[in-house]
Amino acid sequence: MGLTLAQKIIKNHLVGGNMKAGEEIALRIDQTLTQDATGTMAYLEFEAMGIDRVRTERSVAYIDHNTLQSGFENADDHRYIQSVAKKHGIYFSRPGNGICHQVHLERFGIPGKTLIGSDSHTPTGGGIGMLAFGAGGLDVAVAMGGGAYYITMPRMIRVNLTGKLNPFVTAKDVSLEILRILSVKGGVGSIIEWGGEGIKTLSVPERATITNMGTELGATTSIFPSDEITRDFLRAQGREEDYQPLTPDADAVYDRVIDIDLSTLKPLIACPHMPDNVVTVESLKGTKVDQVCIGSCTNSSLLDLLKVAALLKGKTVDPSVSVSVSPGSRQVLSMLADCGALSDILASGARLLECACGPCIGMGFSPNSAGVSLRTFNRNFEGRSGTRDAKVYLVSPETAVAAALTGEITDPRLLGEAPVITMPKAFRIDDSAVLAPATPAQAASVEVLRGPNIKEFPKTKPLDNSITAELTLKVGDNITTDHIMPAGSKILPYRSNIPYLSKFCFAVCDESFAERSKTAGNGFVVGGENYGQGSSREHAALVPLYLGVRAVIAKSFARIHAANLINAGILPLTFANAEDYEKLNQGDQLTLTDLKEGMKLGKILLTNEKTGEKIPLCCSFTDRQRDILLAGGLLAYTKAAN
Ligand code: MIC
Ligand code: SF4
Repeated sequence: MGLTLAQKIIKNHLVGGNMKAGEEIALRIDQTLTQDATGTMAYLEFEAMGIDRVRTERSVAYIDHNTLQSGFENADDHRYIQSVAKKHGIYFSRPGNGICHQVHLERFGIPGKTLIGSDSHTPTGGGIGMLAFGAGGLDVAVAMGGGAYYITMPRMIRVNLTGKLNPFVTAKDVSLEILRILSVKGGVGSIIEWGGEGIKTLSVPERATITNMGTELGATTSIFPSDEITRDFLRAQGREEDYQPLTPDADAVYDRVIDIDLSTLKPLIACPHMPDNVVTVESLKGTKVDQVCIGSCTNSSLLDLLKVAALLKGKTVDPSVSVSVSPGSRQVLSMLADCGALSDILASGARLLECACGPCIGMGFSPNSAGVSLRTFNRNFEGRSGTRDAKVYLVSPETAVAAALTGEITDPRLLGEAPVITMPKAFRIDDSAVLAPATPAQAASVEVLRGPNIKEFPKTKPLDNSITAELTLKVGDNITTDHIMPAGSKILPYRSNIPYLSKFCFAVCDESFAERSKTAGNGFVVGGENYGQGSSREHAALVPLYLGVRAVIAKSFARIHAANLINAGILPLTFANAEDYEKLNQGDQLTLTDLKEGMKLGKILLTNEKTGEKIPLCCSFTDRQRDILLAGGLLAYTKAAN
């Protein structure tokens, strides 16, 4: 039986387990990336492991999320990451050099290699045929130390593309179409492999837009074959030697096949507050728009911004709309400047922001009260923009420009002739903002510089056999890590200060949660389907840990968050019968009994002390995960093992 492309790469990197869907496998990791908002914690964890030098082929630390430096906190954290990277063999991409996923694709990604990153959009690398996963910081720290990365062997979904996109219909619309088909949980437990004749019409940046947004499907990762288009891209980046052709076997077997004819797609838009809330742009025509943001790791490539510049050229944005453009990298920005496209963007009245995540993670450019914001980003979760009652819609760069020019949601096909933009034969290569690490001989004399914002890691203790605690919070379906641990300009500077962050835990759902949890001492959280979807931030586990959360009981969990909970020593448990969710209420006193035996059997009993009701729960921990939980988290487990 033939193998899919992802199965081939997995086979080449398998260091443990069997490649049977649903079983745990261990993978050798070739490359890692971190960004600053998750990186400080990841490097503190790496240091705690006591390993001198990274054992990967390439590890890169990016500074891209938290670049405002509105106080000493960010600058201190950046300095810490720069010094720790230099000491331990990690390349350092300076603030302003660009968004980790865009820069990694341009300068470091290699087809056929494995990559994990402490950011959920790491699958962007699948656009050049890498097997790339988002992971918690601790998992990245372990991989930097040469340890394996553990995942559940995914099912394989193939998306077969035929035809060709019509003018003004884009890769972003392909992403929105697959979200419409599968929903934000439709990719859970699966790898999405893109194939078919239609992929030959898609350039690498377009493919990367699609693999980037596969994260919003809950997919383990997404991948495109590596072909002549990949070779052209790598050649233009001056790295043709990194190319190798990669395809699935002709007789590869997929668990599900989805067909999309590109020529039938229309411009699409995701409505507030979920990326799968997708309708046609046409159907919302005339909706008044206050703000347009173009950029993010989804849509900030040179190709995207050349199209934006061509559409804005000689025109002025509507006076009622505030427009921002953030290029994905310094390479993109300097090439826009070289060819004059940047002047066209500026002359239109758009504001240029730094090559960073910026408004995507609420670092500035928050919309006005109840404002309508059209963004070329990948997430429109409630409150993420920094304005709680804002209405954020997700669109392609073309649809964003149409709204910027008209002041309302407008089908971009009404803009006239679509600009024809081709990929450059050669990108401008300047890696001077990537600092190489010290040689092993020099490393000992490099001092790691720590600021006062770096606070202690929350304490964990070995798991008790039974736990009685209050149900301190009950939430519904699709709770995101932006609900659990919000980001934004007021909070993001404190990513290495868990006690401070804890004040904002679950604030989007319930502002009194943090205080209540502190009073209760220990607590349980109950959730619905797809609990913890969205980002990879381990803070969404570490902060609840700090606040005494001992277990989360949900109908189902998102992959990275479930792993982060286990790493933090918090039990992720599911209802055996989903309807039992109704039998629990905030404030109830609950008891979990016989945990050690129950974890082995995969069955745990929960008693609601208030009603006397017994509720069966499930878990399917591997031996490794059980040992991690018993030890009180991955750090404690790793320390005990050494
Ligand atoms: C996001 O898009 O939500 C982030 C910010 O990039 C996160 C990482 C973080 O919270 O630091 C992600 O996607 O993992
Ligand atoms: Fe940055 Fe937004 Fe991409 Fe996250 S989704 S990495 S915040 S640009």
